[in-house]
Amino acid sequence: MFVEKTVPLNIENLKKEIAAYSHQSLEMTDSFEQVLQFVELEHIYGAALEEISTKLRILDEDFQLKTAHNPIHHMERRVKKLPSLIQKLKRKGLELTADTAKETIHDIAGIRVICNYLDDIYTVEKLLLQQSDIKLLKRKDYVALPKENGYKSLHLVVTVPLFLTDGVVETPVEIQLRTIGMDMWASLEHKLHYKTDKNTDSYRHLLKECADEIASVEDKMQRVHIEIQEDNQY
Ligand code: 0O2
Repeated sequence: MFVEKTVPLNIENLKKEIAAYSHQSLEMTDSFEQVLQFVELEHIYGAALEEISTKLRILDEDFQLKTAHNPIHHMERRVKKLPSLIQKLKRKGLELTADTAKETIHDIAGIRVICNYLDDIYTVEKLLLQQSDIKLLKRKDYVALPKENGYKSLHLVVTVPLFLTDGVVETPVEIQLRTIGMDMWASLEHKLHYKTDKNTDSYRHLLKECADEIASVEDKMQRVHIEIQEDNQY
C-alpha cells in the first residue's frame, strides 16, 4: 500500500515562492494574482466534487442495500484544467479572470456518472435532486432527445453548499449521467473531433448507426435485468 504525500497548498506561501522565483517584490503583478485566484478556484471546485461524489456513492450503496441493485457502475471526475478553462473563456469572448470563470462557466467541476441501465439514470437524478441542499441550475436531457449525431446523456448543473472557513459557498457542479453503452459511444465520437483527415463524414454515419444499435441492445438487457429482479422477489 502507498500513502501518497502531496504538499498542501497555501496562498501566502505560493505568493512568496513566485516572488522568489521571479525576483519580484511581494507586490504581485496582476497576472500573478490571477494565477493565484485560479489556484484557489481549483481547491473550491475540487471540494465540491468531493461533496457530490460522496452523496452519489452513499445513494448507490443505500440503493444496493435496499434493492440488491447498484444503479451506478462507476464515476469519473475532474476539475477543468487551467488551459482548457482559459480556452473556453476565450471561445465565449469573455474576460480571462477567475471571477468571470466562476460567474459564467458551469463545468469547472465535472462528474460523469456511468449507470448500469437507462432507468438508473433517472433514478440517480431523482434521488440526488430530492436532497434539500442540492439546487438544480440547468438540465438538458439528451437521452430523451438525443443530439443529431446520436449523442445521449442527461446533463445536470447543480449547486452544492461548501462550508469553508469564511462561510458557505454554493458551488456549481456539472453532472453527466449516461449508460455504459452511451459512454463507450461518446468516448469514440469524442475522438472524431481530433481526427482531421479524410473520412470523418462516413464515420459519422456509422456512429449514428452504432448509437441506435447500442440503444436497442441496452434496452433488451434492461428488460432481462428487470425480469431477474422481479423473479428474485418471490
Ligand atoms: P469537455 O472537454 O468534455 O468538457 P457549455 O458548452 O458547457 O458552455 P452547453 O452548450 O450547455 O454548455 O453544453 P452541453 O450541451 O451541456 O454539453 C457540454 C458537454 O457535454 C461537453 O463538454 C461534452 O463533454 C459533452 N457533449 C456534448 N455534446 C457532445 C457530443 O456530441 N459528443 C460528445 N462526445 N460529447 C458531447 P465540452 O465543454 O464540449 O468538452
